[in-house]
Amino acid sequence: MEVSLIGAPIDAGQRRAGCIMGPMAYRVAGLGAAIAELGHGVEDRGDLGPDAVQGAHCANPVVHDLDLVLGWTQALRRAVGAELALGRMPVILGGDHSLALGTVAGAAEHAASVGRPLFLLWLDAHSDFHTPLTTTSGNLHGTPVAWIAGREGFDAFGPFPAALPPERICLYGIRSVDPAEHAALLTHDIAINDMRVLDEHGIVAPLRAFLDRVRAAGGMLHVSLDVDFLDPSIAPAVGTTVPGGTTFREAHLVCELLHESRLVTSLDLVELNPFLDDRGMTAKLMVDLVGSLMGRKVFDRPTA
Ligand code: DIR
Ligand code: MN
Ligand code: MN
Ligand code: MN
Repeated sequence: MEVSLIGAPIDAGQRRAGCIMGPMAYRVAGLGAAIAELGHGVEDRGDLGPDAVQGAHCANPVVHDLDLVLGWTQALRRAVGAELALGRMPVILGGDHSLALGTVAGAAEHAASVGRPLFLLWLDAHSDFHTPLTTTSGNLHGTPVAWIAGREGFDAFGPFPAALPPERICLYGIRSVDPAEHAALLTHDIAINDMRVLDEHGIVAPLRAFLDRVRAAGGMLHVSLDVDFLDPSIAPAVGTTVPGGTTFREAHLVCELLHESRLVTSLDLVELNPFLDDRGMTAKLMVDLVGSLMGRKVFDRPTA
């Protein structure tokens, strides 16, 4: 695998300062070396900046930094599309989760251009299914899944560039859903694996079921990993911790299964806020998880 690291120091999608340091924390924690050690080629493309956008309007007065988020969306859409067109795997170092508006748009456009369906695995405590019109926080990091799934209310963004039907989206690990998101999710055919599902069926079976669908469809797979997917006790460096997250072992198992599937074609690492970290433990854990996703293991599994 040839991997391109893309720094996306965006923090405009939420209000707590610190996410802007995310890309540097991943570099300090040794992300590039951890991937290279596994035999992959790695290029660090450095940090991207937003396109200049001005004067965008949203009818919901609590929405903030719309211009900036739109500017990042355009820049990331191009960057991810360009890496995929080179046959490389883009790994985006966030930055808050609003960056996925751009990364998934770029991945979806690329997939459409090569005639393959794009699937989306959303590893998060939250469903991020608000539209700019329903958000009560005004934080656009809570909206990417809704734009991707084709919901209305994104006038400033325009239509999602390459339709990604809700059936191709899988939410995994969610345990914080706002009332407006909840109502909308009930009318969309998205695979919702909240923590109750994972407690009851285990961390493996629902993921295998989704990966089987991706494989059967000949799909590409974008994975968007929010730090708050993890339990706050092992991953404190995020502004929106929610108790009851995935454990160290569960998270590694998810990443190992993703590696074994060979389906992952692009990856976001989002919401790391190094200012809230405890001696780099969250950044280091995220790097280790990427290691598992890129093929690190103790022993090979017997193959069937
Ligand atoms: C919340 C938080 N649902 C909002 N969203 C977060 O602001 O809309 N997503 N933190 O990861
Ligand atoms: Mn999120
Ligand atoms: Mn989250
Ligand atoms: Mn928020």
